[in-house]
Amino acid sequence: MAVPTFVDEVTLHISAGRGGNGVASVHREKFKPLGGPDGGNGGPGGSVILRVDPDVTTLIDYHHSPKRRADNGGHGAGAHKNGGHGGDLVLAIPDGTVVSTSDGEVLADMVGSGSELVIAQGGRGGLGNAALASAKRKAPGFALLGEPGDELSVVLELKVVADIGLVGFPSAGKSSLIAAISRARPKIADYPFTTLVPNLGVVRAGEVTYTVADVPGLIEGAADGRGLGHDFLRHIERCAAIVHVIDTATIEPGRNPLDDLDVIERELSRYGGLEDRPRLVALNKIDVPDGSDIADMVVEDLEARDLDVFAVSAASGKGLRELTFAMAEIVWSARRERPVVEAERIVIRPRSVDGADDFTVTHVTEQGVDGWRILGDKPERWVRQTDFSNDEAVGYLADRLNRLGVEARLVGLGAVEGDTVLIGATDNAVVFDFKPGLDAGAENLARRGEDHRFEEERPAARRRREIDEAMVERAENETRADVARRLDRPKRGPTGYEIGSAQDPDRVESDHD
Ligand SMILES: Nc1nc2c(ncn2[C@@H]2O[C@H](COP(=O)(O)OP(=O)(O)OP(=O)(O)O)[C@@H](O)[C@H]2O)c(=O)[nH]1
Ligand SMILES: [Mg+2]
Repeated sequence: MAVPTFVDEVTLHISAGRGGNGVASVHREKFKPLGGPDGGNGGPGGSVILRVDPDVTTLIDYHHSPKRRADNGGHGAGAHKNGGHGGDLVLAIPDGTVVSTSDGEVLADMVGSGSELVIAQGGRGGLGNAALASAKRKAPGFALLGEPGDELSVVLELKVVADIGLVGFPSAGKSSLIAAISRARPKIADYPFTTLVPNLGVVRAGEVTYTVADVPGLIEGAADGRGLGHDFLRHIERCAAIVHVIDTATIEPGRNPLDDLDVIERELSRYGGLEDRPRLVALNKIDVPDGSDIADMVVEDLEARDLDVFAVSAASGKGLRELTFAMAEIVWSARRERPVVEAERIVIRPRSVDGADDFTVTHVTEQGVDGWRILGDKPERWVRQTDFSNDEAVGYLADRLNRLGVEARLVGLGAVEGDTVLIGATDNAVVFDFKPGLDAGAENLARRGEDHRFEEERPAARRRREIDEAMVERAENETRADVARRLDRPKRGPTGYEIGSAQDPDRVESDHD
């Protein structure tokens, strides 16, 4: 018999949405050629959320299409229009799904209808030039790019959450029993391994409502991989009690209720971890005359083993009321000890708040690179936000890195001009040549989208070099300001500080994050 594989474990590849790009735009109006910057921000990308849905009972959908992606955020536009929020992607998963990384680290055990797990966060939208404008940088000719969303693979593993688990040989009548005591309609047939997917039924007995699950039939040697294997026992790990369903009417040679029970118990103990669960025994098929006789014969033996025994018939309904009330009693007392799990919302990898300012600089010599690697939440994020085809944007990045203290740290560690600087981890690092002294603010008299510091013979640099040279031979009490005046090419901020220097009252401190 071909046994189709039952999907209770899938690997899911998920990508959250990318943040939309900010836009650089300038307000235009008739007779007012140079309005202010009015480029809107990009919208954040959508996140991927796993949510427990009681109507979903298998992971089969994800087996068929394991790649899922949330929407990207919209790009900003002129006239201060911000991009739209990318729609979140909500994936419905069964109650009792365990979520782990591909390395096997458990991220969350999803129990309780409505519980949510934000498994991949959407990327932030990039700021438009309106938001980037400041007193010094009145009309930025650049905007920030949206950031990519999280991308990862996770393993979903279903462990059915049922109060009662039914175990037994194939065709003992486990599924028939669920059908008889609940509204579930599992597949029932007289060949072994009819059940390939655990079935779940909701039962109400008196005041107590509880769930009952069956698992595919077990046979001797299940732990060694015979039959469908005892992997399915993971589905009864969470049950408060185990009910042995025993076929009293089987005509298979060598089978009888007591031996059947022993075989199943042996498999349970080889699986392990289920010893403490209370047991009930349901002797099924007593509507068959031989079955009823055999049940009578073994009841005493079973009770002598301290087991609660119920002679039932899934076919006729005999004995089912007593059985369902006995199950309800166990469930009720188990619940008193362990309260029902409330729905909760878990967020994996929340954006770090503490330590966001931290970055590390290490000297690296690898793959022919001799340089410095910078790792840290902010530097790496800022690099992702930068449009490297726009010099002004690159200048802005340099300013942000300097304000964070990256340059100072590099110099302190002995980095010199021309050294290679890598920002980010090995596989997606951005490489720079280190140029100390690029600390004078991006807002220096450049055309939009340009930064003078990227021109070799830029006037400001030439001027500084001239002053530096003149300083060497300056008169005794001549200050740098005197030297500059002497060179007769004054280019100063209105109140005498150097543009972009620490005393500059207009110096931009905010990073807009
Ligand atoms: N006469 C009689 N037949 C029953 C009774 N319960 C189940 N059966 C029959 O036994 C056969 C197997 O029943 P299932 O409910 O599919 O058994 P199962 O334990 O779920 O079997 P697997 O899913 O294969 O492990 C079917 O033909 C049922 O009609 C009962 O109380 N009386
Ligand atoms: Mg079945």
